[in-house]
Amino acid sequence: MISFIGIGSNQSEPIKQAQQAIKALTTLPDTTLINCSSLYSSSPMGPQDQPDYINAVAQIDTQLSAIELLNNLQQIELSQGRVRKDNRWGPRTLDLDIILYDNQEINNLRLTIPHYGMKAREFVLYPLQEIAPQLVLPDGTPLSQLVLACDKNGLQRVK
Ligand code: A4P
Ligand code: MG
Repeated sequence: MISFIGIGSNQSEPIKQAQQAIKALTTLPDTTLINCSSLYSSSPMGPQDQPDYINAVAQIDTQLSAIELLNNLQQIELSQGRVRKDNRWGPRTLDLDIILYDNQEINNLRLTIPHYGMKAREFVLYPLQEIAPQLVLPDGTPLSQLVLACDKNGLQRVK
């Protein structure tokens, strides 16, 4: 299955965290890393009293189920020092979100796919467009249409 993974970090050297996460994706079982966007800096969504984020999107080809993939991604988050806190949208060393999984729509206690925020987040849409400009969402919406409607909000390619 083709899947797109959102990478986000705003603590403990975010560029290094993102690069290390991309490396970690190459070690996932039954999975091949196909492509990865540039790294982008973005203003924090949510509480503003936190550092800017580094964001990127990676494309993988995986035989893992969506839940197995989530479990593996959460292991990577933990191994890079992620501490889950109650403060929603607060700072984090590493956040790995499943943006898309195949052409599937999944809604259960642990997973919402497509990711619930993807349609409105510049730090997801622009990196995704860089690596998959022709992409169409499971509901038929072309990615290009979402990008046109989404302000860049200061998003900048950094690496
Ligand atoms: N979960 C459900 N669907 C998914 C999915 N598609 N992928 C569940 C991954 N996880 C999914 O996630 C909480 C639970 O979401 C998981 O246990 C999983 O079962 P989490 O990573 O522990 O919590 P979180 O990431 O703090 O919560 P949330 O609401 O997912 O936060 P977001 O939406 O990821 O936002 N600003 C900028 N500029 N860039 C960012 O990357 N990120 C956030 C976090 C806030 N502000 C940001 C950024
Ligand atoms: Mg998350």
